[in-house]
Amino acid sequence: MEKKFKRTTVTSALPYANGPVHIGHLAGVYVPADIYVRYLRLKKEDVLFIGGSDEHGVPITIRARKEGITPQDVVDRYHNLIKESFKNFGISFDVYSRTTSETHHKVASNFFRTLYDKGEFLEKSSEQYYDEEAKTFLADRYITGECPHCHAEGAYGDQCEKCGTSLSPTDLINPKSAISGSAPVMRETKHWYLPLDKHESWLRQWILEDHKEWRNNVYGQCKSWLDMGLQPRAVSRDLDWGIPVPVEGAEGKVLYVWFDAPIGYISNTKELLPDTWETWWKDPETRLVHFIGKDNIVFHCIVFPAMLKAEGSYILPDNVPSNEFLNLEGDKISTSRNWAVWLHEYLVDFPGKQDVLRYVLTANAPETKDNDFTWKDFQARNNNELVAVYGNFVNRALQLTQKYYDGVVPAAGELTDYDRETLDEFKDVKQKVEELLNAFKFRDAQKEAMNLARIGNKYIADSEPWKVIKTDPERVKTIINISLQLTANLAIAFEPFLPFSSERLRGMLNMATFEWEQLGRTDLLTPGHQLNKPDLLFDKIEDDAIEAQIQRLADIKKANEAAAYKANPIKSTIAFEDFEKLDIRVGTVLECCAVPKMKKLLQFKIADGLENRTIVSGIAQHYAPEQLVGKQVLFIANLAPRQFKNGLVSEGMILSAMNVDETLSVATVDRPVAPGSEVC
Ligand code: B3M
Ligand code: ZN
Repeated sequence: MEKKFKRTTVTSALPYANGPVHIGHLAGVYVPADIYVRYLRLKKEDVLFIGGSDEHGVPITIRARKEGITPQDVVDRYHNLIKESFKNFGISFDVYSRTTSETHHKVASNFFRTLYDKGEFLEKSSEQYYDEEAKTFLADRYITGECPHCHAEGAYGDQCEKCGTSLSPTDLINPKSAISGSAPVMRETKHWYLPLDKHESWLRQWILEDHKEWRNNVYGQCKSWLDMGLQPRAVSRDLDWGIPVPVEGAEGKVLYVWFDAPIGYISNTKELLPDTWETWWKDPETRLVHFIGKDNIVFHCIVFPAMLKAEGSYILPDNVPSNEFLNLEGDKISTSRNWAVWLHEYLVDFPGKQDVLRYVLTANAPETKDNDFTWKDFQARNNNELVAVYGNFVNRALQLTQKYYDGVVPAAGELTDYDRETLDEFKDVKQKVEELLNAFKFRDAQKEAMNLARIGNKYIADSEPWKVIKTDPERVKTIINISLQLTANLAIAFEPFLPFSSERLRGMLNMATFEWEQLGRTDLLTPGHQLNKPDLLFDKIEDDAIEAQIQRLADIKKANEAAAYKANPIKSTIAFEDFEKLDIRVGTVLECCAVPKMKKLLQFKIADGLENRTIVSGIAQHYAPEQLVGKQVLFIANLAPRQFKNGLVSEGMILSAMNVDETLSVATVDRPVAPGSEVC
């Protein structure tokens, strides 16, 4: 049974202000949320789109400590960058605020206090690690030690990044405080817990029975949490960054970031609409929809609803369309490994191409399973779909109108059967797109919109107005009129998906606005209406732009491998006299050539300040001979001569460094020196 709602409150996860945003954020949450909101607005529905930055939590304090700045500095930097990126990509929030705002501190604090006063929390003491030197309790991330599973050093109190195992701080072998480096001690501390176990039965009914329509991934995750049995969850932490727990005797304690962050949706609404915000959160005729990524499901489907229910005056979410993850060129996107396409960087490399990224991310949206973003696919979708289908059709229709009618919309004459067939075909697009959007199937909805352009392309190609103009100019008026109506329909259908392109297209059509209701109609442009000069809607992305992106990622991968590389253990110690026995010198390469039949070897003639010498070195796979001529290299001058199978004798050894990937790099001197100089 469809419930009739009067308005929709749409929230999108509040990204941590701990780094810039990347394509994974956009694909997972913000583009689908924005499509949905733009669609509802076009339908003239009442909708509010809430966003903001999540500015509390331990990782922000860790970054601040690492950079020697305050947590406030960190969040100021990233909040502004993130806000700017969203604006640039057309994510049309009604409000984008932050959890360090005064309003939020008040709202979250009051929310906690209400639950506290109603007796909705459990108070419990437990033993936790305490750093006696820094005089502070330690968050899980602030404790490092040896992993009990893989025995790697440097595992965190919540997870070992080497083997991926989830840990508790007490699992670590030889735990150390990341703040002072000292060994932490156990100390008793009191916290407040939300007794989720008490909420389990209504949650079971509400999700598993009343919301079977939720996406499979969401429903499935909720079911497995519920089947495992819910446990009380601590909603406070011992930390000095966050919203103080508004209870006497709670000094040094703040609200757990996952307690305050979802309340941020409410605070941000209140900041925007100080007088009417409650309508958007408490009226049963309001529909609440949360757009999130899959790692946030439990918080939005179980914890936050339990908080809202415990408070008592709020509505619960009607749907939580959560996406799976987007990978990048086959690997998990990672901020710490810089394995991402950052939105602010994308715009530098592809200025004005916001819609191309929006299109590709929706075409490839990880709605039902993890998906992969590749630069080749990005290029192909731009060139073969946006340019060759949508752009091409629109361009043909508009150019022909200019050419034959000076940009004035011609009146259609009598329709042929083929015209009617075409019009019928695109008339049910509206219904299809609507059904799909209502079901949060953005990927398929966009495909349907693209189908309109395919229909148009086929129509114009089959109708051949450029030929017919010579034999039956009246007929061409009908063909062009129909093509222009299709073009106007495309501007509407793509408006939620590609808002920048639709705006440009409306400009070319000289139409200020369209409404969703007009989709499917064939009288959008009246005969005699003057169009503006057309311009290309999309342009081709060339190979070199794509190669540059692929190269950038390859460089990052290399840098990551090098950073993860662990050098060989140091050999046993030698006496100074032993070192002195080595005679290392600098020589200038006079000649260098390949050695017949010995693929790995290069033969050198080295100026050594005496009589010159021949050295043979196994570096042919790493250098072309001419690259080395003239170089000053280090060589061991007193190594016993060595004879090769072919009779060649090497009088010494050239020193090279072996890189992580086993490539060799010849050791040289920083400034030119006389051949034969001794290395000491
Ligand atoms: N900041 C986690 C995330 O960015 C968290 C979301 C909060 S939504 C209330 O994945
Ligand atoms: Zn491990």
